[in-house]
Amino acid sequence: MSTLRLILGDQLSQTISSLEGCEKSKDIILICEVWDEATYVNHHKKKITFIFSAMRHFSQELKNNGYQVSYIKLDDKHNAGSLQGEVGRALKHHTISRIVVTYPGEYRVLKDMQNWQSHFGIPVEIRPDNRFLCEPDEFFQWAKERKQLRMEYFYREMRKKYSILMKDHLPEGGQWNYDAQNRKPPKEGLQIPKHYCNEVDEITREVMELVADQFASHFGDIEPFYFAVTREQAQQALFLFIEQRLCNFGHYQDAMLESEPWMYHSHISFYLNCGLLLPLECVQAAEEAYNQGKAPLNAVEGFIRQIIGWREYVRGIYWLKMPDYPKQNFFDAKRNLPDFYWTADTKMNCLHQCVEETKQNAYAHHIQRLMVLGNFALLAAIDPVYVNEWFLAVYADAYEWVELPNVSGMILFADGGYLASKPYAAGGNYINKMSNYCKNCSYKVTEKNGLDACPFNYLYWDFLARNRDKLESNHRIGMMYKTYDRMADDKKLAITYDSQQFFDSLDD
Ligand code: FAD
Ligand code: DLZ
Ligand code: SF4
Repeated sequence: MSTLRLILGDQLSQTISSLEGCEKSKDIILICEVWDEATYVNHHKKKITFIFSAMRHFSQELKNNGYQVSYIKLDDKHNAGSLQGEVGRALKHHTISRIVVTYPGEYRVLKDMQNWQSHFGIPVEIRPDNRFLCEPDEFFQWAKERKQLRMEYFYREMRKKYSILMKDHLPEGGQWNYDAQNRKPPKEGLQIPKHYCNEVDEITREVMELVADQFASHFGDIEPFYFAVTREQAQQALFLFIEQRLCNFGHYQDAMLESEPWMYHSHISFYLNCGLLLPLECVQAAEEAYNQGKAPLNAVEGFIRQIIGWREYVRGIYWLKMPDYPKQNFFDAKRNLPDFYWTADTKMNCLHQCVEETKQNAYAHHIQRLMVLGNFALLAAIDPVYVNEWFLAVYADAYEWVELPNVSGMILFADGGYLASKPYAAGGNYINKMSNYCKNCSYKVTEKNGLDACPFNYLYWDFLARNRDKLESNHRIGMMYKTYDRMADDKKLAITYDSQQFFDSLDD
């Protein structure tokens, strides 16, 4: 009798818990491309290409290492179309006494797996996901002891637990956080290194043809395709980041430039989230660069905080708050998602740039997601259901455990402030300060009202006015009402009027 070990498309790591104790000569590893996973949202074509190609390369590596792998391609004529269906087929073809899986990244898949024991009538072991640094139970315990959760305090615990950037039990340099030195506007003449580019091989070429054929109606461009699709290639992408970009990561973390989608970010989220890279190796590589004097503390600490802080924190909140988290809608936002999130067809240049780059790359960096695409969704009161669906579909790094808290918690404040202490709402000034988008925009960022005015300017105040009862007592944003109250009545009327006109045309 042997064990069936199912590995999902975002679990492509040879050290994944579901492989622990594997008897290579007896056990069957099942990896399957299934229609259900590829279509439960309208995933970007580049995302599907990336995941299928990485799955096929990973299966090849396992075979080379002596594992018995059953790999099911999407166009296999017997493909059952779902994970459960494929597990069922594997049980018919092999003599299996139990199933082993690693905890999935999405609640809906977990619920499915929890049914398998009774459905198939054999034991199903769901093992903890050993790729993360904080187990959900450990996070729940930490959260239970606090009235209000803040990422910064969680992050400090992680620094101590893994002894990262610590000296004699104190934070390296004397401070936990060096953000005061970060987040500079972009300056002229930045020499941004070229992003990692991998050559398309036979396996990827075949997947690209499959995706072009089967997912023609999905959003996004397949070509050019340049992502790493093996662990070795992903390690090379990480290495290039550490060597070429990390030193400027902190300073330009929030900067945005037209036609520069990659800036000084690491572009490793796709690899981390599907298992090709592990968080500790990324963090230790950055710490090593600091020790060798290759990158300053502000950049290294900032980068490390994103991975052991934000990444683990949002995952903890996801598992803590499911299954109710997607239903939260603090502002009662009801608007449909405007078409331009799919077409990029808008006169607002910042949004046009960010959607266009998302369409090309299945990537946008954090500030584009937060302060342009997210900020607009918040101010325009777009229903969280539609916003979540969009963010889950369009980014190659998107799985619900990380996408949902970032969208419902961070950008939409739909959880009423559980994840973030205030809504990240901003007018056009912020975007103008941190980017060059406004120079080529049909709207004028300096104008506050009227047909030519930057819509973010009046939408910001309209958002505050509409939600006064919910936000006035918030200690981080409540003081903005004093500014609003000092405005003349005709100014307030102009804000309401312009916003209404804008929304009418949007809804048309
Ligand atoms: P870098 O800026 O180089 O950061 C390094 C790493 O830190 C990232 O690779 C990522 O693993 C981690 N990280 C940074 N910020 C966050 C964060 N807020 N939450 C979790 N991890 C973080 N990230 C995803 O991985 N998947 C998503 O689906 C996703 N959706 C997002 C949606 C919105 C609305 C927002 C505001 C953020 C979202 N993020 C998501 C977080 C962040 O934008 C991406 O992780 C980051 O842009 C990936 O690019 P990078 O690898 O170049 O990151
Ligand atoms: C995202 C994705 C896609 C597009 N396709 C598959 C697939 O065919 N087979 C698979 O095992 N996993 C796929 N994935 C990743 C899953 O959606 C992911 O494992 C779950 O959402 C849990 O995180
Ligand atoms: Fe965006 Fe307003 Fe600037 Fe145009 S003027 S790019 S809409 S912030």
